[in-house]
Amino acid sequence: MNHATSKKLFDRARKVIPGGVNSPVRAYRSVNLDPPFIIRGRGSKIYDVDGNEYIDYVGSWGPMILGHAHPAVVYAVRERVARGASFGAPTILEIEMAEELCEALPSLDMVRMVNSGTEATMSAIRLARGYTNRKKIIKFAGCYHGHVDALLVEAGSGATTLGVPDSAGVPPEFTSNTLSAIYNDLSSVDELINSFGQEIAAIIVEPVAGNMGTIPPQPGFLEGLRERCTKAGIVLIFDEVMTGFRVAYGGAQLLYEIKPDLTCLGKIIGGGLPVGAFGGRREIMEHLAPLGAVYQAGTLSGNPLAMAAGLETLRTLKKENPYPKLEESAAYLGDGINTLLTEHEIPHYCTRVGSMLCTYFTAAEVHNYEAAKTSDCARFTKFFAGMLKRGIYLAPSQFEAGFVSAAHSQDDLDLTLEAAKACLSEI
Ligand code: KE4
Repeated sequence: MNHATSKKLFDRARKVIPGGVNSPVRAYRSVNLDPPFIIRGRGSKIYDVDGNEYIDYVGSWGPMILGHAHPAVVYAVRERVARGASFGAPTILEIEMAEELCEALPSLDMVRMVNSGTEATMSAIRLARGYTNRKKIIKFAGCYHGHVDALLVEAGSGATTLGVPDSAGVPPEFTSNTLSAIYNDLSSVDELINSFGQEIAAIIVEPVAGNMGTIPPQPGFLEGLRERCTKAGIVLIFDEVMTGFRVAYGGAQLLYEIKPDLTCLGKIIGGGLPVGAFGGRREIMEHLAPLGAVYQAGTLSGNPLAMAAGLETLRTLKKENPYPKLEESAAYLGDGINTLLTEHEIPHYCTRVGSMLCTYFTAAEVHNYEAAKTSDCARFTKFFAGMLKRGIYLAPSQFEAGFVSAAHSQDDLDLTLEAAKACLSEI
């Protein structure tokens, strides 16, 4: 594959953009490669500036569940932008989006639009603290909720860890109220509740962990969080930025039949345009300005273009119900890779929930971050490079989820498995 133009563009980009990218993971540093510069996408494919075609399993990190440049979404955005891009005033589209989300997600009475998943989780945390008048937050090691100061915390090996910042520029005071537990381990949550109970405002969790690969909740884990939060008056926040409308039209909360108190959304609900949302029980949401004392705002929140793209995406998902096909395609792909790695006796552990999936290069079973980190990242890097040069575009990190879209064909899946098979002799 020729990447000459991408390399020139990357050199140019790095002169004026830190690392040449507007989000770190795109820089391909963890796979020691230069990233291809993408010029267009259609369906399951994306194309780089050197004319290379890729079958795309990143899908913009989740939003493109219908595939790229879906005709109905393209039309909706074109038709909307011709009437003006933004007004900073109420529009019907925002009501339609709010009604759609509240109808789709069992736990939503009300919802507020924002412009990213980070804004959604940041706002939900502030709202939970304002509603409970408590300070502490429990998160789980390996779960990522955007670059919110208070949530940039990695747990240490211990279950009861007072948060220490995971990024420069975050004063310890900003994370001193962040407690870190172990995903799928209710005893680590009990330790924190026993120690800090009445001080804990919220537990925030990815109901399916998609930022340390893909880790499903173990049976009883989400139910256990629900029970504990109800008992201790703690706000249960499901961060469904990734899982919302991904693992089911009603998200993980429908799939696992758990009602959180607040839900954070993003990605798919914007159809590829900048978006986020947070919503939940009316009695909590009514603490938000202008009704209540918890301030939150945004110039482009509920932006007509993002609403148009998001609404068209949701309406298409509801009308066409691609979820059975997504399940089938992702299972075919995941099982195919699992079989290949087993036949070649390469240690691996494959996970999948709906159309989000991951292959860990470890012999361990992966139910939490510590186990995920036993993966052989050097082997992953070789696999990634082998797949990329064969036209398969995977997430450039062992600790990310892969996504199958409704546009992926049987040929795409078979070509992907053929590429994986060819890679095995190289890893
Ligand atoms: P954004 O602020 O990037 O829109 O959303 C943050 C976020 C919040 N919650 C969950 C569960 C998320 O997965 C994310 C963002 N996901 C990453 C991919 N793992 C975005 C990719 C990137 O950072 O460039």
